[in-house]
Amino acid sequence: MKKILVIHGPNLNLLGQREPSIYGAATLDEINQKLTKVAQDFVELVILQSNHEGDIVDAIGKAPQDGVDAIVINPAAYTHTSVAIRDAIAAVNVPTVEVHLSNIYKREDFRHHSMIASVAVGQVSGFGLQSYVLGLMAAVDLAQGT
Ligand code: CA2
Repeated sequence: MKKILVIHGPNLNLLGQREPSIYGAATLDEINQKLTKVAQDFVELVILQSNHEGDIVDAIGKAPQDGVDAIVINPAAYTHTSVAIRDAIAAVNVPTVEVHLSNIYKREDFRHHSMIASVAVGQVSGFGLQSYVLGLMAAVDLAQGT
């Protein structure tokens, strides 16, 4: 069975508690439950949430040894700042899908640029929880090489 690594970046552990008008009412646990349900029978999911850039870089860097076939990542604030996460994705030969709950292009100017977009296969932005589901479906295709 193919393996997909889902990475949630900083502060996404706070989902459901604050700013529901921007990020929706679902908690991170609820998002993970939904993804687990969608994935079952198709792929194995490994899920990581971290507030630390280095942890995310490490997880991406060891993805090939861990047998990961595709990555779904919401880099959260690191989307706009992290050369380290960008370089980690570029360094590993693992197809990566970037997802965002909110539409980053409808928000403040500093959110309009993603460091990650140019090394991701594609990006899903603005569909709330559904961004993750759509991103996961794309990653399943990429993992299966279809
Ligand atoms: O829309 C997204 O998914 C973002 O990646 C979320 C990030 C933001 O910095 C990006 O520009 C877009 C923020 C995640 C923080 O999540 C919170 C959740 C609840 C309360 C406060 C922050």
